Amino acid sequence: MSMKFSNRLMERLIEARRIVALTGAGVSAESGVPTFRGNDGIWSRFKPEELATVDAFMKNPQLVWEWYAHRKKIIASIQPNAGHVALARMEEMFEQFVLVTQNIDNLHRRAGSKTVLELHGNIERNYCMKCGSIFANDEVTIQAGAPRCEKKYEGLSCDGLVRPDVAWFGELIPEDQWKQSARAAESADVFLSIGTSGVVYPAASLPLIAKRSGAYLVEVNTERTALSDLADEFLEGASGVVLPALCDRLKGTIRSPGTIV
Ligand code: BV8
Ligand code: ZN
Repeated sequence: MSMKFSNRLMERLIEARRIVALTGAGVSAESGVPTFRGNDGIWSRFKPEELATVDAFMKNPQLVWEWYAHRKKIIASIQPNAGHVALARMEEMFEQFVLVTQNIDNLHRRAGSKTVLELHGNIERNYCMKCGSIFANDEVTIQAGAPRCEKKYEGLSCDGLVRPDVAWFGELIPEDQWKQSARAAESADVFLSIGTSGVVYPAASLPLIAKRSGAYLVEVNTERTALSDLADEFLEGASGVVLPALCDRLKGTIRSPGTIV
């Protein structure tokens, strides 16, 4: 089925020099990563807002670690989908293409995207809360109780609590990632909001910043969200279908980044 894109959208994309794409859990859904507000998996009885918080972690690090170990296992076993690949291809088509993701699954990088701003961290990285040492997943084992840091300082083991390097609710998101994202949104010609319900801030304010700064706002989602009425275009459908179709449609029109025919 070949998707129809409006002339207005194609004109905007063809004349665009700076594109920003904001992605949420919906982009990874077709890879088999459960979304947050969908009702899937054994963890649906907990709300992410209850588990992905510092309080939950300090109260019960073991439970929070079990949830992340479960998600790490899922993420290690899946592949980026056609939507991730299409976004990596789009990066080559424009003078400036900034990908901002709320996802922590690292699938954009694995699909080949080079400029990825990770607003909420990355599940493949962990760090010690005491000495700040960084650990990859294969350096962290969940034996009885949450993982402890074994770095030695003057012969003594640090023994600090190790946690996933992700932004929890109530925590500040990485400042440099946020600043770069907000700056990119302010100067975007076209802003794509893809596979996000737009309820988590400050990420959800990026499309608003872009729109206010004059960007053409496009939403790609399987259902309408709070953003849909504000968007200039609502492309209904799965990102794994819509994005490759948009890529194919663009391919014929753009010779190389920045020079439009
Ligand atoms: C902050 C990492 C400043 C962890 C995540 C009270 C106290 C403190 C803060 C707050 C508060 N009240 C509100 C806040 C702000 C809070 C917030 O926004 N809360 C919400 C719930 C109201 N934000 C924060 O706390 C942020 N920090 O504000 O710091 C501060 C500090 C102290 C005090 C005050 C302020 C930090 C937020 C970061 C949270 N961490 N993830 C982890 O992943 O384990 S957020 C989590 O939700 C994920 O990152 C996820 O990506 C994100 C957003 O969800 P979505 O990506 O949109 O996913 P969702 O399932 O919701 O939607 C999927 C969409 O895809 C749907 O629309 C669906 O239709 C669509 N879809 C499905 N399939 C497809 C599809 N679309 C296309 N194709 C498909 N195939
Ligand atoms: Zn340590």
